[in-house]
Amino acid sequence: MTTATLDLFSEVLEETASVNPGKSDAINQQVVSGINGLDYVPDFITLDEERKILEKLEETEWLGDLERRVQHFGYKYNYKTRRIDESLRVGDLPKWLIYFGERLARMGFFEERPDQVIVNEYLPGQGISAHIDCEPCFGDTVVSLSLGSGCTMDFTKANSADKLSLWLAPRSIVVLKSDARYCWRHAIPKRKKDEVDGRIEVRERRVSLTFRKVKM
Ligand SMILES: O=C(O)CCC(=O)C(=O)O
Repeated sequence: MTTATLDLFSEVLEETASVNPGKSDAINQQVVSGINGLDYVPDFITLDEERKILEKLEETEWLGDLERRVQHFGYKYNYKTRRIDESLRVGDLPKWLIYFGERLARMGFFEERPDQVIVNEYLPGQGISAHIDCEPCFGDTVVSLSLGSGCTMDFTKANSADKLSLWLAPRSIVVLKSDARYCWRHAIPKRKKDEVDGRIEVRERRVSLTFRKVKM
């Protein structure tokens, strides 16, 4: 990312800092029927913002300790113990991530600005197993922003045949609260193509940013 781009994010951050979190902007939000607490917002960011975020992420080291590459901001998450504590704090979020966290708070998705972001990189054929985000570690809202490629996210419930598949388009966010956060597991199937409304979507490199507020 160039200095000019960083300045752009910083300037916008200053502009938004005076806006109270919790005030909802007019947004093209879709309440996804079938699961309480599941929201989907297409075009949460612009094409230009997507490109700049992808550039910015190349300034940070990718960790290769999982099948897919990841980056952790704010706090490192321990996948083995499934815990977060103060010793795993890596510092404040960088300004450009605070900016997007602020945008999510302004839109009413977070009561408090998120302070932890995990970046996942999925190459075609990669995914993430069905899980519920750590309950003692994170607050009531989880938001995932898709960059690059889209993918299908599957929602399933333990001891139930219920299943919902949601297409996550590039630049969209999916918001998990209440039942979507605590009762349904979410997963990204490991495959190279998704079928969406009768058409085939071939996956390319997808990068997601998942925003959370750490609970101690
Ligand atoms: O890639 C995504 O959108 C979801 C990521 C996720 O579920 C996680 O990091 O726990």
